[in-house]
Amino acid sequence: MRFPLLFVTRSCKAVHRLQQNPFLSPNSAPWRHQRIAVLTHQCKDERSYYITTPIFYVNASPHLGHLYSVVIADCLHKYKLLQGFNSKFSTGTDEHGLKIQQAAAAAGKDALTFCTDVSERFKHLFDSCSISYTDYIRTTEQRHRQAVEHFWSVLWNKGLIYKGRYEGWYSTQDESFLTPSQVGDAMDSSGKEIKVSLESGHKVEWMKEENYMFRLSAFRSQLLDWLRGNPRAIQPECFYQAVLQWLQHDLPDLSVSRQRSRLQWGISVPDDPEQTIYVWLDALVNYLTVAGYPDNHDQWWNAAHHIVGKDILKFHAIYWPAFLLGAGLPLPQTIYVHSHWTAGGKKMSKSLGNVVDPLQRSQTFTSDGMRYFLLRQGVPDSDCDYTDHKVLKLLNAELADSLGGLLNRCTAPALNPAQVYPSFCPQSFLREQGGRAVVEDYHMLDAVKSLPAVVEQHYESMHVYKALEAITACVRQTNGFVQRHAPWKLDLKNSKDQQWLDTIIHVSLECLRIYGTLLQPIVPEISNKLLSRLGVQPSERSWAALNFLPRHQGLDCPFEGRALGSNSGVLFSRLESQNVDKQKPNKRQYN
Ligand code: ME8
Repeated sequence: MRFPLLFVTRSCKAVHRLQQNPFLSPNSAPWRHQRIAVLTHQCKDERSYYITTPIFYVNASPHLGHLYSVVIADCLHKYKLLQGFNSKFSTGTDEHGLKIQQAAAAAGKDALTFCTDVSERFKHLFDSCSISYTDYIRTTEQRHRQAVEHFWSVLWNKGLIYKGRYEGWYSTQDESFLTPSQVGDAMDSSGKEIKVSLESGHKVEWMKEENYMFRLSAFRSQLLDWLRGNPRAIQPECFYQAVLQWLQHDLPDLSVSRQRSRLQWGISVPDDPEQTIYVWLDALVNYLTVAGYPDNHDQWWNAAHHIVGKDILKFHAIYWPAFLLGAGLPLPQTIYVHSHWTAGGKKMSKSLGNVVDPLQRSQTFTSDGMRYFLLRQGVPDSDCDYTDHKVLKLLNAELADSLGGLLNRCTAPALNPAQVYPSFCPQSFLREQGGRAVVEDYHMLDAVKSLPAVVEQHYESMHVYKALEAITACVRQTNGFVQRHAPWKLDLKNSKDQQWLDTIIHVSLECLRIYGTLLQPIVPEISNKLLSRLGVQPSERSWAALNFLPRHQGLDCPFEGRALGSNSGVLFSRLESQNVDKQKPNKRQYN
């Protein structure tokens, strides 16, 4: 029997939760399984989620800003997996273009060898930082070349590309064309007058050549319609407004190729070996390549979400949607934009030489430590300045002292000699029956109960720092709860005191279970350690298992009476400032 489509679509989320909920016995309603099997099959596409990062230029090694974009995407990917989505997460490297061609030549290496070396450094960093990408794309791969050639041919066949003559400013560092109003005067290091991009500060040059042009100007009103109809398409709001503002002006057609004589390192224009496809068109198509374009992309291409830094907003919010509209493909669901990490007040960038080496920092502060810092301190709407001191202070306060201290207290043999998840006594939380809980304790229970919904809302809008603020506030409240009732002062020969002690520990462990589960997308290793110590099995760590303190609602708690997991040491070791390598931002160029 098939179920009506309406019922199927509306029920997907609920059914999924049902499947994952460890509080429901699998034997309680055998008839359900048949129905679930049908529904799961039918709602497969609805639960697909596809998250991407920018693909990074390989002209130099990765820095902290690159890791930041990737950690945000990884967090959203892990969160969606916990919610039971079928999530795809791609990152990788952008390997064509003049900038790479020049960097390889300067390093005296053949271009592909050079690209492979640097691409491996990015990959190594991501692997060292628990990044669970499902696809690592390099634009020099054959599958990508095929996707780009196909995409070009579609635009060409629709008459959206024509042969023309481009004359104007070009920045090789940004691989970007600029209008005269986007260019200003500056001096280079030798005092020579030069022209620079007002936005990036990078040098621009006058370029005059025959190439292919894309009819970008034809898409202005469609882009405006898309944005007005989808006010959440670009987040946060300030960047959405910025794009609307840009679209108030005319859009010139865009040059989408370079003469082969100037740019050899790239994909040739189909049927015209004298021209190389513009590196941004080539690069943007990577999102389609990973989705399976041109033959097999439907499942993922309807569920695409891009994470980008604000420096490349124009390419993702104007050029990319215009290309997609031209090719007759759906537009991305969301473009999440984040601001920049600065060092000494200046944007951290390879060309300024003020980059912080993320691999080295993740060795000093641990990979989870760096992930936590970047996501807790990074605010998408505004730039943030990096210092080692800030990292040390934050991690010691929130991971070592607050979260680690709480776990330590509740699992220490002095308070928990049996090393179990002790029993909850419902009367302790019933005032009319002489319960010992006080008003602040009820506030804490309410806060922790609503925490998953709060965190979900912030994860969904990429305000991860707000999710972490909310979790930290709850951890503080739980520490306050333990401190207030000072269980170490109770008389354990008195059965009432023993019951109250067990209840205090039970409630605190329940809080820790919720924090550990919610923190998995942020600090996977610490969460795993925490949940394992509590005896929470891997199958009990999904979003559907976030049923806080079921005993307080008169339900069974599967953990009550269960042995704790073995003690594998402190959750997060305090960092000592003398041990933290106070390296200056890295001035070395890597190639
Ligand atoms: O633009 N703070 O590559 P790219 C935060 N290949 N994030 C930063 C950052 C900083 N200081 N510096 C860089 C390119 N990023 C193109 C992208 S996508 C189809 C092609 C991050 O190596 C941020 O995400 O210059 C920024 O947008 C990206 O790295 C630029 O990396």
